[in-house]
Amino acid sequence: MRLTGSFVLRLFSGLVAALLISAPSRAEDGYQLWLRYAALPQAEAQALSRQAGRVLLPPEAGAMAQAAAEELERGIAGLSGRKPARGSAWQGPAVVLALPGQWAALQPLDADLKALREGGYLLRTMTAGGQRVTVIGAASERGLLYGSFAWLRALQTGADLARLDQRAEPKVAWRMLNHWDNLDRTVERGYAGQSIWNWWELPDMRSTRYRDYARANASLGINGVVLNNVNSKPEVLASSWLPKVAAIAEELRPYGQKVFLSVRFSSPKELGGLANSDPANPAVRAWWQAKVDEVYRLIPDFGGFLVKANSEGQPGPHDYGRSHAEGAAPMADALRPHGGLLIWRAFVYSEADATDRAKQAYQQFVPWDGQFASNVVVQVKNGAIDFQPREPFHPMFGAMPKTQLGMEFQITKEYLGFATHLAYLGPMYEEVLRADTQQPGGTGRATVARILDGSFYGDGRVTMMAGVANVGSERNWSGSHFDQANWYVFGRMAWDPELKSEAIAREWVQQTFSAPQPARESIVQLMQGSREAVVNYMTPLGLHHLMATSHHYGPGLWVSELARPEWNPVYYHRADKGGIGFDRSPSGSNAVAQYAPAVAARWARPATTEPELLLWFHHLPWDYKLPSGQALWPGLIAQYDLGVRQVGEMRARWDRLKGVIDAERFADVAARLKAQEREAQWWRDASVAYFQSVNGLPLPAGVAAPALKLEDYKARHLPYAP
Ligand code: GCW
Repeated sequence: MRLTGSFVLRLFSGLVAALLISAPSRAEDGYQLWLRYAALPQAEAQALSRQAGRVLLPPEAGAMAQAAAEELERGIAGLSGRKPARGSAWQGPAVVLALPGQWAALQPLDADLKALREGGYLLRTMTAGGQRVTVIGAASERGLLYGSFAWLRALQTGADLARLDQRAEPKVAWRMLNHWDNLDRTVERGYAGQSIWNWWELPDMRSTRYRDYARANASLGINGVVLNNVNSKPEVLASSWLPKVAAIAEELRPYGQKVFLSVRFSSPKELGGLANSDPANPAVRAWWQAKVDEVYRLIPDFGGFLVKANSEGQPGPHDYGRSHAEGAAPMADALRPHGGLLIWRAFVYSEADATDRAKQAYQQFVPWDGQFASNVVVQVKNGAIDFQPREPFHPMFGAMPKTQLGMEFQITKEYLGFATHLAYLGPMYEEVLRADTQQPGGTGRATVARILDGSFYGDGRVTMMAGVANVGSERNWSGSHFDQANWYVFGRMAWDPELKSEAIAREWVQQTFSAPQPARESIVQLMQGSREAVVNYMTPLGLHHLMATSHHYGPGLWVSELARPEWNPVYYHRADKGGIGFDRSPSGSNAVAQYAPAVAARWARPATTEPELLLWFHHLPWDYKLPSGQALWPGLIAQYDLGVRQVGEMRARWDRLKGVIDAERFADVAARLKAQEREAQWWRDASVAYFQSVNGLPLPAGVAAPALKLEDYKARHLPYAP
């Protein structure tokens, strides 16, 4: 037999592919996130390399299309074991990146492609120009980028590649991460190590993590990143600092993300040396204009600013007797000519105001509906207090029809056990997004999701969803492996707020763990119940903000001596001999009146309030009868016990996966679940001990006494908690 050159070549590449496929997977340290591209089963891998042997992109492709092609190469190589060739000639089975008018053979698709919204894409397997091709098509390169990631996701989540026909568009225009990263590289509420931004070494040294971070964001469709903490410093706008910002912008740009900065309201005075920062002062307006112009000279596609004003000691327009709308105007006006966005936070409450904290943001904003400039989005936290394990939706949603409202979720788990406790936040986001505000002013159901994506109003408004990032410099990015899922689910829901958390968990697990289907399904179930477990052992039945002072880790129900009333847990639970809960009904603070009438009526009465929100809205006697038939005191303890049991079940579920999950990640998760189980018990015991000290009631029959005395729980301090 004569061995021809091409035969040898084929033999060789076949061997390489076989080796690649059977090689043990690299260490699973979490760095690859959900972009592991672990080898598919052999038959699927072979089919893939037959179908995707080449990646075609037009020679004039720009940076985002190049990034898309590189990701396709990386993904196909990992999944099939064979790196595809790159080309621009129409020949052989290929994956084709297609913009309108670029490929003669795809001309019939042009109209469909042109009709896609910015970022939207079409995935189709078809025969064109005599070849069997997989088309990833879009109206712009951004869509090619998102489409490529979506196609790779489809490959790993069981889509029928031979008959693929999908079309998707982002429903929300701005899908953003907010980093609470300080310029010294500490991170407020960060549990994943130092800030990813190595400010000191920028702009000269650029970590390869920046690109990998941008890839992960792009895989979800995230298109805006606020680099620094909302508790901002004036220096971030200094001329000497801006080149650092520009360097990050350069790293993120090929992956379709614009950078934003959190800026300090008093920058004109503190950085610019002006007499004040009063928005009505013409010198202040001129300062903002000049500063913004300077930023855009360096970063022509700069996104805009995020501002926390008159909140928790931050300066703001109230310092000059002006409203938030007046305070926002100078920055908005300066940004508008450049296409920049101003995001103004509604997380405000005042140290001088004795009103129920839950009511203050609504009071400070709703009267100014319609007064904010066209490039302003008011960013509202999901609930009216502060990222609690459970809160009812914020009453501002639907209450300002003439103002562009955006969502602020927290991805980092400040109040849900940091990166130590496993809590998948998908069900929480979903609960808020599908809540029906029942507000007027639009058509169809006024769910939070439809208010956010603008479909309720149908007026083409600017829409936005932000998540406070949980990303740091730890090898696994998020501090724990499962916290990666929270980054993931946030991004997916920002793209489409109507996606289901369970389906997202499933696709995350499929990409993140190489485990057989039943094991993967078990992980999905573990994730789906995890947030409710946290609610149960920390703050059941609508209780909230009972965490220890400042770091918010562990129970602090007894804390009552802090300077501001609303910093104290006793402010929120109001437990005494007579009962427990915050009366926000018409007989109390009447916060319910901030909701649409139908919702207000439902939450005004304990009997019509869901048990999960009962003590958020009502102060009830300890013998109040719950829908379960139990009295409140034993019912409350039962919830705590349920939470502890649920964590025990999560742990047992995980332990059964030993040997099925790679050893490295298995051990890390197991250790965390063990700590979580112990700390769930701590929460339960400390809460029961405290409430019993207040109500003087005996423990119901069969209920275990707390392990320690209340004094012991009170004495427990965590001085170096992150
Ligand atoms: O959740 C609280 C946090 C603060 C945070 C603040 C805010 C950035 O405890 O750390 O400050 O909210 O959202 O502004």
